Amino acid sequence: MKTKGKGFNTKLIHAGRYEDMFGSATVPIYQSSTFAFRNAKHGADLFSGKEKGYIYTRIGNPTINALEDNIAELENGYGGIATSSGMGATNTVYMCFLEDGAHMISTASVYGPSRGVMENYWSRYGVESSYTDTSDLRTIRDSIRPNTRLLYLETPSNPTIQLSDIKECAELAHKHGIILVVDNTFSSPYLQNPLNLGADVVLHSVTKFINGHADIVGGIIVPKTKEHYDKLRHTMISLGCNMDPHQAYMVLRGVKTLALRIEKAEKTAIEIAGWLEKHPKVEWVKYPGLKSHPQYDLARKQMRGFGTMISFEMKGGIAAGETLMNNVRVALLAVSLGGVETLIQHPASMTHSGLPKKKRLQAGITDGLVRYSTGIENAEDLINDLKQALDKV
Ligand code: LCS
Repeated sequence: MKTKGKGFNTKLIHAGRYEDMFGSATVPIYQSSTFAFRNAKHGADLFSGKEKGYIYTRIGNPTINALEDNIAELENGYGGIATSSGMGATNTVYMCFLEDGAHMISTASVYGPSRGVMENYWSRYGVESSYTDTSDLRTIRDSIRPNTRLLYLETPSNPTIQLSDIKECAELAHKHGIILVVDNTFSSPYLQNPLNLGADVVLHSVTKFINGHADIVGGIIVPKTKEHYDKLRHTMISLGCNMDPHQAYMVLRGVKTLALRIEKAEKTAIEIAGWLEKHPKVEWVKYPGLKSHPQYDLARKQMRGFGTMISFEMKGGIAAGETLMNNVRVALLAVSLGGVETLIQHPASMTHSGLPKKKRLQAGITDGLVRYSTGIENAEDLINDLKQALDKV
């Protein structure tokens, strides 16, 4: 259905949906690896691009395409490229835009493996990288080299909840002929649209808010232009990190309630963040909706809300954090985020444990930092849960 000009919730439900021969209300799962040609000419025309249609699921598939069209519409991009995971999306972007001798600048506290794969693998193919505090434009400017091709931001970042000014970064990047990529996983298209702020490419781990039900892993890339779309799709097809039709079906089902889920969880997150900030056993809280957040004004300017992710440091460091995590009963002690269920985890020993300690601390990921992904349970139950666990610290 055409949803241009329609509201966000209408797009969530209808963007990418197409009429099939039975009038299905939801896009069916086309669980087929290959598609028969009518005749030899039809096959040749599909391969040459003279005719549009489906050939082979790694290249394209009706269920996957419906999801790609849906998210592309939500992000106001040219088209979507769905991938097997968020890391599949990240590696497709790296492989597409970086060659031997090229350089990338990225947020220091970017998701651990997005940095790890660059420093441990892409570096073996001659790709250079710098990790800086991208919330400070001067440090980005100082890191630019003649061979810088990519500025890869994560905002808000995982797990430091630090924001980078997408508009300013886009202006700086474009002045130097650098492509700006934004990992929008922590916001989702409901709260932030990087392409509208000047970014060239946006990507997501759809494992998180977009799917929202902790039952699949997936990723998506949405570029602004056809030129980038064609290059990225070709790269993804060559890399072979396509999404599966069943995965796409699950995400299409999950995305419909994106706005409802975030609205509900965000209200609770605001309450919890304020409550934690006053708690005597908590050293500090990072949440963009708190006036104490260093980029509270940027959050109000750049995002349409503050999200559901909270980071906080316990007084008593990791020992205190461990006691807290071992005693929560409603929140699950698990990695991942952005689902209907509340999750709590310890980045230094879990999601970011692959980073050497020095780099981890430079990125602001302290030993006692606890990350909390607020779900849609009753706020009262979540606060009581934290209260009884904090009492044991
Ligand atoms: N980008 C961000 C911001 C992420 O948080 C993650 C995963 C990825 C990309 C990679 O996506 P995946 O391949 O897992 O779909 N973040 C995780 C986390 O914080 N805990 O577990 C996974």
